[in-house]
Amino acid sequence: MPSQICNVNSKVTTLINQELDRQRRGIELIASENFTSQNVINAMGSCLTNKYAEGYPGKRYYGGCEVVDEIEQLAIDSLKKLFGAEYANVQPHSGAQANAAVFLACLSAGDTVLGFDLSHGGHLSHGSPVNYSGKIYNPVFYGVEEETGMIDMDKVEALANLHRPKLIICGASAYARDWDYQRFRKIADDLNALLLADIAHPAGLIATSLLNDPIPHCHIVTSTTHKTLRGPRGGIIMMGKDFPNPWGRRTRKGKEIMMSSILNSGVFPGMQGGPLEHVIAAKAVAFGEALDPSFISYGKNVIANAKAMAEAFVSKGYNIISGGTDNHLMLIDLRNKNKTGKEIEKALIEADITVNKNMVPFDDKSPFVTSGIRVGTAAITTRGFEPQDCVKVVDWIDQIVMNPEDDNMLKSLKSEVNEFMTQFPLY
Ligand code: DSN
Repeated sequence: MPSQICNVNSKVTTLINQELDRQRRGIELIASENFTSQNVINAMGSCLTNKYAEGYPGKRYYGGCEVVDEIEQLAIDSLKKLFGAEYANVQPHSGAQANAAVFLACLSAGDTVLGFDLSHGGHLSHGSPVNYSGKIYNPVFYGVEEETGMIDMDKVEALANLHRPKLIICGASAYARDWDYQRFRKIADDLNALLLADIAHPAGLIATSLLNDPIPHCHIVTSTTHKTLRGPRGGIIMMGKDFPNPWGRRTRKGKEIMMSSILNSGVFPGMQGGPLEHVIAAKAVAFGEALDPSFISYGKNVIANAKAMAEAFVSKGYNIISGGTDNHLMLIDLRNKNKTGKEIEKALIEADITVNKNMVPFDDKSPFVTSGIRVGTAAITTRGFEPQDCVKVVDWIDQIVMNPEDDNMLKSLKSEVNEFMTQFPLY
């Protein structure tokens, strides 16, 4: 091998090992992260990365797709079984790509979309002005109530009636409460709007029936595969039931076009080229793991850990938005502690505790500073944490929030954290 290639390869190997060490020794509380199984990693790091397969199983634009056809079909079938869906597309490279494909398939430029405000816990791809979804389409937003930290469905309905969106989105990246999909559907039906649920965060908890199920109520459901679902990084699109497109589009031969076909075209060739078959194989492995009964215990533990953590924070005087959690995450407003998200994220890292700074509803600080942090339990539960471990973590976080500039304390806590994590082996 030429020495320059060797040199870069060995540097990358060293850096991967450094990252593995960071993951092993630290406490991972980023709500959107998790640790996949070794089987998921093996599938992703396989020869499937060499294969081009534009198209769908049985209908490709390349030869030699017999094997990847079987793999992709296995992923589709496993996903359909996991969520009880009639339709699944496993090709989106990410959750944002899945949403982009749905927008492309269902909307025209300038159409109105009603989504959850990013600064209240929504997602960039639901109409944020800095994202394509807010530049090409006309976004309007609902948020949470300042008093309760929760969504008021009467206000969602009033906003929908006022703006008459073509698409309504439910789903978030920092909302700790469950969703009333049935009520959202009623609001959408009254306006002939389509309803999209983006379940990227709670997907694993929905697959195990621990949270409300959007599949019977929402026309379309998108998700990532790497958060509570614990698969490789990627996106998916599902429908509980396929249905004829509501715009009366027909084929050249006059046949009604089903939404499944419109969504498939939205992904490819609309939004993406060749699918990542190595990632699709890893998705199939993860869906298989999520179908195992042990995944239900995992989901229950994720929620029990999050509740234990939220209670411990509240008992120490922290302001958890909405006062608690139904899922795997919580959003903590640090303003009553006179701290910013930015400084606490930085101080926690010194002790090998990883969170992300996060805007809180009605925040007076910029997204680069923020008044809050977001904390989640999907990853630590995979490591084997139980509620009493979560309470211990809250104690450590509290010590750091109280004295984020005490370098000696941070150093000593880092040793304690690293020693503690040796009980929870990773790979
Ligand atoms: N930004 C991701 C998150 O952390 O929630 C979602 O895309």
